[in-house]
Amino acid sequence: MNAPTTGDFVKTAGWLDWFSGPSKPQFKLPPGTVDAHCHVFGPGSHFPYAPERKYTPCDASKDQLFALRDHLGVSRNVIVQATCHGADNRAMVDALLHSSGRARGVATVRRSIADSEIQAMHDAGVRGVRFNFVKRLVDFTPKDELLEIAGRIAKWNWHVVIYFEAVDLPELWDFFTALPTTVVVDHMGRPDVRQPVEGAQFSLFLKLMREHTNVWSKVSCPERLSVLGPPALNGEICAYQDVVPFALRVINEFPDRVLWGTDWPHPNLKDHMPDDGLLVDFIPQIAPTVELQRKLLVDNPMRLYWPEEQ
Ligand code: 0GY
Repeated sequence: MNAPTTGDFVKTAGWLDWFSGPSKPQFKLPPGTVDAHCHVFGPGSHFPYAPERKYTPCDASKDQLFALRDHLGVSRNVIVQATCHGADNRAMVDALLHSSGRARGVATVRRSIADSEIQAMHDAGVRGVRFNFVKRLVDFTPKDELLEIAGRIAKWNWHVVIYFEAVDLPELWDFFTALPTTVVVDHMGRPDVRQPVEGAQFSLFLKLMREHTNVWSKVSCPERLSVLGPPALNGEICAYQDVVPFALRVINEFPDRVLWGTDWPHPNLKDHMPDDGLLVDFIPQIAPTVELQRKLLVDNPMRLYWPEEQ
């Protein structure tokens, strides 16, 4: 895989570049596996980063993403608009258009978007919008604007992806439960994995999924949620062990509403950059049976993103 470059922009100080030598996973992904959460960054020389961005990444192009896809044994990607591109979806849409139909997208849009622009993105493969409530990533958008957008995109049968910190769920509950579409939660609502699975914080997230059958969850980002981190060099403990009980719990209780993704190129990690091969090898710990793996990796993402092929 080609090494990351900086392009024409100056990266945020301390930025960790994606890992250019991922291992070949030992776990063999089922045919048709979808990486349902990944991004493209730039390249900044072609697709400039947005003026309102909160970070400047290293470039992570569509070709580099597709090379990783093939290396890992993944069949398809869902490319989520990254906040460093704001509501300028050109880099993501360009990747979809060059994927030979093997990628779908999730966009960021403002209320000023025209129906013709939504239609053009739909034709390119966009199937959802992302509402981001993580304060270090985006400026505040009024809820009435988001509800208006959700109402409009519902006509294309798109869904809403929501990204938030677990501590903010109580305050956001009424808004989330009022959304008229399928709702996909990023990274299990970012639980604090030092708290118990049965504790108040994660119980509220499980309640959201239990009481609202339109809510799905990505069981992604163990590397982002883990406090223990990847294994020691002697490899005696498995990677991201402290995240396992949380993901296992969600997959076991809601096997038909879970998605998996790499989160490549892993924006804003501070202490280590994961080996994407290791992230694939993490999967059997959280989805221990062949049936759960098939639902998580193939059936569920295909139902949401390629229903016409079901
Ligand atoms: C993720 C997580 C992060 C960033 C973004 O769009 C983004 O900038 O999603 C993060 O910094 O937690 O899902 O990639």
